[in-house]
Amino acid sequence: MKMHAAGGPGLTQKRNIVTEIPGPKSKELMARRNNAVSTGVSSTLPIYVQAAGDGVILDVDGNTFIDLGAGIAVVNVGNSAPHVVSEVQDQVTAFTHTCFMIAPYEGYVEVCEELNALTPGKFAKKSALFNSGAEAVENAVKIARVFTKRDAIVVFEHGYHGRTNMTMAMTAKSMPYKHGFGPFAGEVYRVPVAYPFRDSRSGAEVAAAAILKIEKEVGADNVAAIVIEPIQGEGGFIAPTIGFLTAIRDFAKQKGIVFVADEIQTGFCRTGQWFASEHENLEPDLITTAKGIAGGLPLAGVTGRAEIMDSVHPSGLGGTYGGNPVACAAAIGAIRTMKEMDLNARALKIEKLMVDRLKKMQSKFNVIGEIRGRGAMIAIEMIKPGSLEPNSEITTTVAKGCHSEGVLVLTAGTYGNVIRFLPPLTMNDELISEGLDVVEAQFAKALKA
Ligand code: PLZ
Repeated sequence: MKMHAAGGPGLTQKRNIVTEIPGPKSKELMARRNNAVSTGVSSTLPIYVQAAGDGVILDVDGNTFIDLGAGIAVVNVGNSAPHVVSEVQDQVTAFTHTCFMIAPYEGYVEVCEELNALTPGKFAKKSALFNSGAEAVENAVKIARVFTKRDAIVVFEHGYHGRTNMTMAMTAKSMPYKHGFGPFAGEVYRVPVAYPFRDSRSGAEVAAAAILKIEKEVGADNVAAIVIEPIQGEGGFIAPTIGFLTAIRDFAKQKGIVFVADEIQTGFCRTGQWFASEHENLEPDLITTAKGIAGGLPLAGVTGRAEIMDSVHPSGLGGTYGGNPVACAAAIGAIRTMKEMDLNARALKIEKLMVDRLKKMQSKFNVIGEIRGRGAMIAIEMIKPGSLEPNSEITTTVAKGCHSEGVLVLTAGTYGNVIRFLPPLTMNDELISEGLDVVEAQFAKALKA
């Protein structure tokens, strides 16, 4: 049984809960799921989706949720954005797949041209396309190793880079991402990151400690790449203390190490800039992208200095589906939407709206330790009052409470004590405010109980 309903911006932009959550049809689907789908795959919401557009998700029972997650920072342009739909429809009628490695097509080339132009750095750039964020990170590692003829990869505490074998090794958190899945790929070394809320040292000081560790424990001459998220996503929207990223970048440059920014979660207008690396003028050697690039279709890229990207032997990079024509068409539609709607400016407006509201909440609820992030990538970290001790209990209670009231919020953080807000950038102000009203009400309810 397939269910289709018109989504996109035409969907009524209003929270509306008409059944208990989950409703009867979602419960039926849950029963089917329990028989058919591995329990290794979980879902945050207990409902099943019928349609979605801009700020809302409509479920099969007629409930409408405010979407403060955007499919984990993917539908920056909204679900079923008109340009994405029309580009995809045209492409799907023309051809669905030939394999770029066999019979190439313009869409792939156009997406690479866009990536080369939009990513920071005036130098000559080249790109290659893949299917998922993890695959992009894997390929950035391959490219850096060939270019440098070195093996070691340096990553950071609280970092997240994916669920494949190489990227599990690069991801910091054990449960649920790594537990029981080892042995992991070798030659991956983890060093500290400057986490301002939990470390009062300057960015330069923490960078010096990380660099000392690299020099003593790995040896700078053995390092192919340093891979870092300019704002750590799954780690809880940790924007490293100013000066940390630039010091690490400078060290990489001095030692001939490829500096890779993983912009899979931060990219494509999310932080109010095309890429978060622009904030400190990082100009990474390589940038990995995915998520927001294609309005929900699976596409990922590695973009960077032409001499690094071209150091790989012919046929060394690829994959059957990488840069699939339908996904490329979606990316062209998504990027056009970002430009036409000036979604960078919109992300900055969302930041102001959210941060103002959250500050008021913080003054009422002493469990909110910090509000942080940039653009439409804002998080709150919960603590036991008067300490830095993580408070995952209140985090879970508030998040679950929001879900049953029709507001989808996501959690994050090594300690599970962060609520992150990642609305589609096309969500209107009223829905954002209403979503935050519900968050506030859930804090009030949980703290009274
Ligand atoms: N790098 C910075 O944020 C994906 C994953 C959620 P894929 N983050 C959400 C989950 O539980 O799997 C991500 C990221 C950064 C890499 C990735 C990996 O991207 O497209 O999920 O492979």
